[in-house]
Amino acid sequence: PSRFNALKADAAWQATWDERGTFVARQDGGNKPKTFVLEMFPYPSGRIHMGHVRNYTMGDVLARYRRMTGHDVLHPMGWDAFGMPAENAAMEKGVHPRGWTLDNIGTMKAQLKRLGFALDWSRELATCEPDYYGHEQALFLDLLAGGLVYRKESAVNWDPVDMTVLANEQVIDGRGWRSGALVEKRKLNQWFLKITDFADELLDGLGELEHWPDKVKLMQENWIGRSRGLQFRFGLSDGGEVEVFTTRPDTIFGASFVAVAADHPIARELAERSAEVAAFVEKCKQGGTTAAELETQEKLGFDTGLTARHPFDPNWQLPVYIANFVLMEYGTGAVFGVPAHDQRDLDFARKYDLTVTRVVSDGERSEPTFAGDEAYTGPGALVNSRFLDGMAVEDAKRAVIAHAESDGWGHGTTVYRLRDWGVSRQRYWGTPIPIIHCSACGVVPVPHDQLPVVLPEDVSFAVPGNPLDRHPTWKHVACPSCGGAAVRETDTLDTFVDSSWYFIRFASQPKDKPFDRAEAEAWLPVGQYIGGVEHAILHLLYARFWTRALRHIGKLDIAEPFAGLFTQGMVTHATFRSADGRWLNPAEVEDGSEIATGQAVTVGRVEKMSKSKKNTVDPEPIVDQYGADAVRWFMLSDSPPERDLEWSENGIEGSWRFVQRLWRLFDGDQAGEGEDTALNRRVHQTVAGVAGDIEALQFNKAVAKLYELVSAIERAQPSASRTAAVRTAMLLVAPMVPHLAEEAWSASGEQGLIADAAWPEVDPTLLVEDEVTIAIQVNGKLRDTLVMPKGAAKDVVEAAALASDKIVRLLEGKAPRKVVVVPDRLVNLVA
Ligand code: ANZ
Ligand code: ZN
Repeated sequence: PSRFNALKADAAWQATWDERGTFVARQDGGNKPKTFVLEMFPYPSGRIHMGHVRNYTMGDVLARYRRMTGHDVLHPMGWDAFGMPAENAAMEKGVHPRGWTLDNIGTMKAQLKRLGFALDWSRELATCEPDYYGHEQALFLDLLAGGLVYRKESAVNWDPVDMTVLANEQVIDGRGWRSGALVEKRKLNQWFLKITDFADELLDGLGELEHWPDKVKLMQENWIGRSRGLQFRFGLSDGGEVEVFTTRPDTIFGASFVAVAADHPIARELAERSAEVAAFVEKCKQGGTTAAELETQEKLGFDTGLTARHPFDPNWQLPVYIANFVLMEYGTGAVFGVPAHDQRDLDFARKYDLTVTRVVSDGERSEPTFAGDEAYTGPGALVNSRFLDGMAVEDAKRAVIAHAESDGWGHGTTVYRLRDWGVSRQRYWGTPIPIIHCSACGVVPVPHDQLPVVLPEDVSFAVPGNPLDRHPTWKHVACPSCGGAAVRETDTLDTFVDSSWYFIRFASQPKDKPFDRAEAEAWLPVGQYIGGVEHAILHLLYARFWTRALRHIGKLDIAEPFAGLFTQGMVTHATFRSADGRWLNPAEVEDGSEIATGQAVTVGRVEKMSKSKKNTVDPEPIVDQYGADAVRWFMLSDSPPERDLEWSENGIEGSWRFVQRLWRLFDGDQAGEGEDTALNRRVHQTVAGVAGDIEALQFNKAVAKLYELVSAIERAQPSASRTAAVRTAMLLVAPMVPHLAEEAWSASGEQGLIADAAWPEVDPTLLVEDEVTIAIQVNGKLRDTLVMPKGAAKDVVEAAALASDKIVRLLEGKAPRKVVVVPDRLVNLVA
């Protein structure tokens, strides 16, 4: 048999699929079942990496398999093309974000095509094109009209030297990434989407997502964070009141202080009267706005001199502080602090030397004095808490809420950790928010017939800040309502908005509107979505929200966008370091111990491929060397798909050898006569097994079954069964190594493409084993085995066992004292 020329076959079959439009999804829709297979679309960062290859290979196997099992399949690809890296490239290299992005898309598309993915490229989209983001602007305005969008003052990271707003990732240790200046919190008017209106729906909807990983559902549940709380007022020593919010009303007797946010009305009023307070409030404004930064920031407090009366004891006075860890945006902007059971409160109390009283027993200790610097946040019985003593935490919460409500000083509330989604970004490379600000009319939506609001091309990144803001003409427009001079909104939308509906646009892409409802509903929800677990919270939650929001305003009757979700593991590789501690790329390392210069190399841990550790392997040269099929096969074998996969040279070589072995099998079958029942049975079992494995996305198991089948066929003598088995094997490997399969299919004289062929039928009668191996024991020790028809009668099995040569010898001709037969399993003889 000849050798399989992968490079030639890859190019030829890719061209054929393209010319014939093999993978173009049918919109007309016959009565075939429809399947939407989607992998998270890539950010066009420059080149395809191994993680992409693994992700898209998995989706591809499923998509091809579904086509073979008679489904209409939609398997599209596009580009999440807006975002910071393009702007960073513009600032660093002076290239235009658009040119940079489109170049990257060109490169990456060519790389994806080399892998032979069964994609419908006719639906390709890039979110940075006006014919995508213009429709997004229309949807934004629809949501605005539907009451799901609002504008509010909110804090941003402000770099006082560069005079610009920074994204969270541009704030490093509280300082601007370029200027190094201490970042300040600044208030700006920003746009918000009312995701909190959907908090209950989004939480309860998780219950119906049977085909989602539990860990992702749990992460979303925690992110939404629904809990019961209590809101109540403390009376103050100056006659005023302060309202606080707590999720731990049970700890009320452990309270040792009250704290308000720096921009709480009480703090502001005091600041007006005292320069010292004003200075403290200013100081609190420093530092970033990310949750992580708020957690780790040093706790700062200012004692106002006011005191607050404990709700259960008029003689108990708590000091009132202004504190930097209390946020105005959350709850009521004021808290009571319980140092023994809250870490922030404990840090604060230790710093300002406040009382720390234990009120929940940790099972060992129940005395009031609390030692150490670690708050106890676990469950337990209430202690040192008057009428609550002995109650469990949850019961004590209920008891305090009931008290507050019946006495009228507070009320129970349901609270969520989830915040409304702030979508304003002070950046250029994003979807312009379609709003005009008029001094006479206020906020005016851009009329639908003036969409899209297109980004200007002539922008400069020479100075920091948002180029849209300083563009000489772009923002100046006539007010659509009164015709007077007005200005455009210069903020752009968070790129998570772009990825919140791209799957809908994939399903239906009319020119004049975002999507056609009936067309979209025919494909949605996505049957199988595949991507990285790093998107478990934000992207998936925003997409779920957006879909529900569209349903709410009557645009699309789909509740959940992704019926099935799979999060694949990462591709890893060993790391290498030079003697002077630099990370080295695997390509720089020869035989793992020495580099070209003869320097010693330390081999480090196996880690996720990343640019920072330099342990990436570029897929393109690998595909050029081994062909697409070997790379695809490697991505599917070895590791379970949810686990990490270690890239190795040996592994890819092994895959390449297997591809060649398959070719010899397919190309070298010799005609024969007669049936080989054992082989037939093996083939049918493999067909059923591989189908089940692909449907469960257990690709490594499917691969293992195929290895076994191939070995079995190789061992078999020529026969009609063997020839049929070879043909079936071609069909079974077709989703995984499609180029080889097409080549073998056409070489063996089959008509049409194997991509269009039907998945082999299974004969269920061949799935049951009809022979079993029975163990023969003498006095409990295994002495021989028998192969018998399944279900053979006990006396038949016993007779066969006693007739065995080995047994006759062992028993020395004597009859056993006792015989036990377990049908289809074993015979035990007691001698
Ligand atoms: C008393 C208490 C005792 C609290 C205790 C916690 C533990 P989650 O669960 O994250 O929603 N809090 C309330 N409003 C706040 C604000 N604006 N800024 C900072 N912290 C605030 O957090 C709710 C808890 O966070 C509330 O319950 C409150 O502290 C604090 F052992 O009240 B707790
Ligand atoms: Zn106007």
